[in-house]
Amino acid sequence: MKKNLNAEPLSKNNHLRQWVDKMAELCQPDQIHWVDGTQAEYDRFCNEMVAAGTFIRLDEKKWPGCFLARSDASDVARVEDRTFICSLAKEAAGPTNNWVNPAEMKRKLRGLFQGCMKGRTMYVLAFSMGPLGSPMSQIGVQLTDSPYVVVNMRIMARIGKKVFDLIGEDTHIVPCLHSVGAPLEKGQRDVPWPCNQEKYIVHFPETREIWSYGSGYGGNALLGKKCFALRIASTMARDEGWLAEHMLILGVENPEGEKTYVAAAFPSACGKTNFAMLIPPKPFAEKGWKVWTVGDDIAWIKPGADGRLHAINPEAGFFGVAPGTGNKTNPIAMATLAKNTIFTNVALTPDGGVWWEGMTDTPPAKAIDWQGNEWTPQIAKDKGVKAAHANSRFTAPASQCPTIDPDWEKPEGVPLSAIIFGGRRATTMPLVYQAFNWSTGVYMGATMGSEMTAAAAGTLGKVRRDPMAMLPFCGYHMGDYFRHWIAMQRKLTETPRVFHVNWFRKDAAGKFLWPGFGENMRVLKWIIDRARGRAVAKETPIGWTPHYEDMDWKGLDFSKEQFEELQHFDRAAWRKEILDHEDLFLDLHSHLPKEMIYERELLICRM
Ligand code: TSX
Ligand code: MN
Repeated sequence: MKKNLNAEPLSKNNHLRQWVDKMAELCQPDQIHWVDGTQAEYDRFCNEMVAAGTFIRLDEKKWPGCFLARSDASDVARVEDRTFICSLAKEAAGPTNNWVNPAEMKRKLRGLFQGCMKGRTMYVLAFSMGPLGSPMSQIGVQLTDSPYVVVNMRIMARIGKKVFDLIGEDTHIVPCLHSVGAPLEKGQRDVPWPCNQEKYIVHFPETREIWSYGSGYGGNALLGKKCFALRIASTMARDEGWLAEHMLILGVENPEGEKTYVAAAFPSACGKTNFAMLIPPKPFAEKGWKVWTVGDDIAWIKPGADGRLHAINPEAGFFGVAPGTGNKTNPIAMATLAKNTIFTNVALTPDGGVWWEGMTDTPPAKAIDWQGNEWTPQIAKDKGVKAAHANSRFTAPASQCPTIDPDWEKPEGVPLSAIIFGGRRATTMPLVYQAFNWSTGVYMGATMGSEMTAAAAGTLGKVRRDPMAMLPFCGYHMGDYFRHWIAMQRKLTETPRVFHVNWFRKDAAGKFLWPGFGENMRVLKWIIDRARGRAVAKETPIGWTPHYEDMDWKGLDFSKEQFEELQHFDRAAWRKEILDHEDLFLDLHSHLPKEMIYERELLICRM
């Protein structure tokens, strides 16, 4: 048996030590390792995973400190149908979450976890979501039998001894138990990616616990992210008067050095990470406009002493989708992931590098695909196989991001001037419009949606509603969640202004009307000018929209006619849109705040 250097507890907290003992008794690992979070420990785990075949070390010159992992082909994404919110009352979880009675679920889980870590090491991993010691941060301890999880968590959160040191006798911590569910019998050889076909991603919002079984992948296994920072934190936020949101945070600095922060929620496949790392067009950059990145996925937002909302990014890294990320679409992300990055399910190139669809225009002549098979552009053409899995990922430290905001770890967070909702819509939704006030803004977020891009049987082009992009991540009833959003106004003397954007409107011929990417800076500038009371707008039935003259067009050949088509308010399409809002609201009816009903009525009247 290998020598364990960290078998001694790194915490004196009795509660914590007793829980670790109890869980070790249940899971029966061969050894226990308290994760100190040092570079030396990280390097050792990476080396051990290289030896075990879980990791492939990339070329040290081209990809310093980088590794590639290939998951089991059945363990490649979050499993929403295996994700549960186990509140005492089914009603509290709401119709959009899977629910099982907590006692019954605990019984089931205890059975599954019984002896599940045999032949493995149980890592005791303390992590802080949010900057160390910030009043907005929260601490969790994840017990896991996956070293892959440990090294990914070291990039995605603040971990180790320095976090254990923050846990006093009375510190509330969120206990997170995780196992890949693949115990090893004596002498049994391990596989590169152990996991179990039976998966359970379980949240107990009342006792604030997370139990995850059977998966080693992303949001199923890195429990600080979706499980804690969104599902558990959203219920904490409701109880304590703040917001845990699926939002990026960015700061815009103007030539005078004034900085304005916004948070933005988009459903998947809208380029959220690209927006968080936006590069202003040349004429803007030359004048001194800068966009700073605070976070690309999650925002914890609290009322500050100044009566405004302040946001932190609870994460310390980016767990980004690789395909589509390249020097053309997001050079900032490419610079961020150039070193010390863990790649999962991308292709391996013969020179010890990685590749994925959309990284470069020309694919490599040959590669090893994400399943370990030989891949060439010809094979791709003939058999339609992708080099990288569509949900392949990079895990990269936020500190390596060239545009990381100098204030990104400020314990009090950054003040929010605007909240942006968005979606991928070929019709109906203009490029940008502003809600009349907070409650119309909440209605705007509650009814947002995206068109499906994957052609699953007859679903192409159908709008999927995803309120505030939180449908899979809210730890309680969505109707109560809207109510909480409405109620937040009463805690503030100044609410952020609320906007909706759509980069994806198309003309009759199916061509995108808006160039997007860096050009979105023009929209961002109008949003910021509106939020600061400096820009003019026109009132329409859906909200405030810019006149052509209200936006800065320098360096872009975009005519007034094009703009009017992009912003066109289509009354007939909107009548249909509002009818569609009913679908989601019907499900949530018994818990909807009356503001949602009234806002809808007013919107209908204005049509
Ligand atoms: O990320 C995107 N953004 C936001 C960038 C800050 N994407 C990629 C989405 C996939 C995840 C976009 N795609 C954006 C966008 O603003 N817009 C589009 C649509 C589009 C695609 C290609 C072109 C234009 C628009 N190409 C040319 O006009 C040449
Ligand atoms: Mn996300």
